[in-house]
Amino acid sequence: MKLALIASGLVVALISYASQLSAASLTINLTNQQQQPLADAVVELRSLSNPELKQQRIQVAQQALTFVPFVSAIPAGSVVEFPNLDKTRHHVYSFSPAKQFEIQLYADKPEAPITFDTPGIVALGCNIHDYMQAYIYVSESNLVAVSDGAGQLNWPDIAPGGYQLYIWHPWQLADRQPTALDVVMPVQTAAYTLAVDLSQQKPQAPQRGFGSR
Ligand SMILES: [Cu+2]
Repeated sequence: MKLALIASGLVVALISYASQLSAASLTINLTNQQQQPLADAVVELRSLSNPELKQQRIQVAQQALTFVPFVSAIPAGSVVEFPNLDKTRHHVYSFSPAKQFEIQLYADKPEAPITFDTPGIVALGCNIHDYMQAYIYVSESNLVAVSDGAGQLNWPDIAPGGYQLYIWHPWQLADRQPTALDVVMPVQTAAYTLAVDLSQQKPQAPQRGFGSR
């Protein structure tokens, strides 16, 4: 009872402290079920205040017969360019409900970037190279990022307060329920684990040269 009182007092103290904070740095560390760093995971933070979405412009290149990067994340309304850095031609498409499109066989940069208006997961493919795969996570929030090779991502300057935290990975074994996260400290870290299919590997061009281009 006493402990609970102390704990609730601490939460009240933290929340009043948070209301005085103007900005916070949040670092998130992600691991798989074997406690190894989880790269290419998307984390989205949604808040009730719902700030207006800021359009971003990013690139998903085709380079050495793969999509680069493998996983991207953008707020809804953002645009994506698909430059082809290979000498061969690619034919990029998506059948995903969040965005269906195709860019017919092209070399160099296609003329117009594609706008992604609907939140959801967009799986990319190439009609010429079946092994080419990539994902674009279209978010409802401006606060969305992809974990690096160390399984880490950081927002250096976010508003303190309460968030719902969503994690997604292309190889996840199950959908994950959102987690409540209160950002109350000027510098805060959090760690989460997501179970993924460990047999999967990032798509790569086949080693054989002949016929693969
Ligand atoms: Cu291709």
